[in-house]
Amino acid sequence: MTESSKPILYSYFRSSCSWRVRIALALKNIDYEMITINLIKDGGQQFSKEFQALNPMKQVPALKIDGITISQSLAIIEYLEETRPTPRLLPQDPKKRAHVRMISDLIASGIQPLQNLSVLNQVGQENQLTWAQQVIASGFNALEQVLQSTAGKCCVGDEVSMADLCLVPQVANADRYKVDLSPYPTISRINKSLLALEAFQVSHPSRQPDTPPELRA
Ligand SMILES: N[C@@H](CCC(=O)N[C@@H](CS)C(=O)NCC(=O)O)C(=O)O
Repeated sequence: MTESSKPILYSYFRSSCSWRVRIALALKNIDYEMITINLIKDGGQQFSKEFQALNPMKQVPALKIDGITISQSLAIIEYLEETRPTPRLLPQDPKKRAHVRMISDLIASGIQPLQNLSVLNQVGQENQLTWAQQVIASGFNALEQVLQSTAGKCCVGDEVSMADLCLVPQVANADRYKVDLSPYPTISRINKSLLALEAFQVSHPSRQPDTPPELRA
């Protein structure tokens, strides 16, 4: 049997970083297979030897595509952008492109890693909620301010970009940790309008093959 030529995404329904990539694949209409990695079950399937061989960081997502394996969601999205450029997820204008990368990094480096599962485990059960709320609120305070000068209907102008693929999953994490979103009207407005788009809906954590029945929508 020949190996499937379809890309294979290693994903966990609740992983915000996996969701970023699922949105990109949906927007670009790329057909793919999914292998689910349960971050909780069996002590965390990301720690298995097989998965570590794919991503030594022991994190999802990872994407097998075109004969290579890529981890790090933003690197994956940039590869998809360079090889499958339509629809565009990085604007042509260098200044707008810089803003997209700035916002993506603000979320992907400045917020999500601080509230990742492994960090929350270090913080301890009793402090997890407060910790997650504080790091998300602190990042959102900055992001709300940044968006005042970059946003239109989306994070940067009116076109959906990589920044939006980072924003929506991060707002879902904020909801999960019961962060009060009332101080962030721009974040909330953009999130709401993006969630109405098909690509954000089909890739939603509530609609994945590994979504538990009680969390299905
Ligand atoms: N910078 C990485 C972060 C990946 C990451 O943090 N993945 C989380 C899920 S969103 C994970 O696999 N966590 C497993 C763990 O903490 O043990 C990316 O953007 O892909």
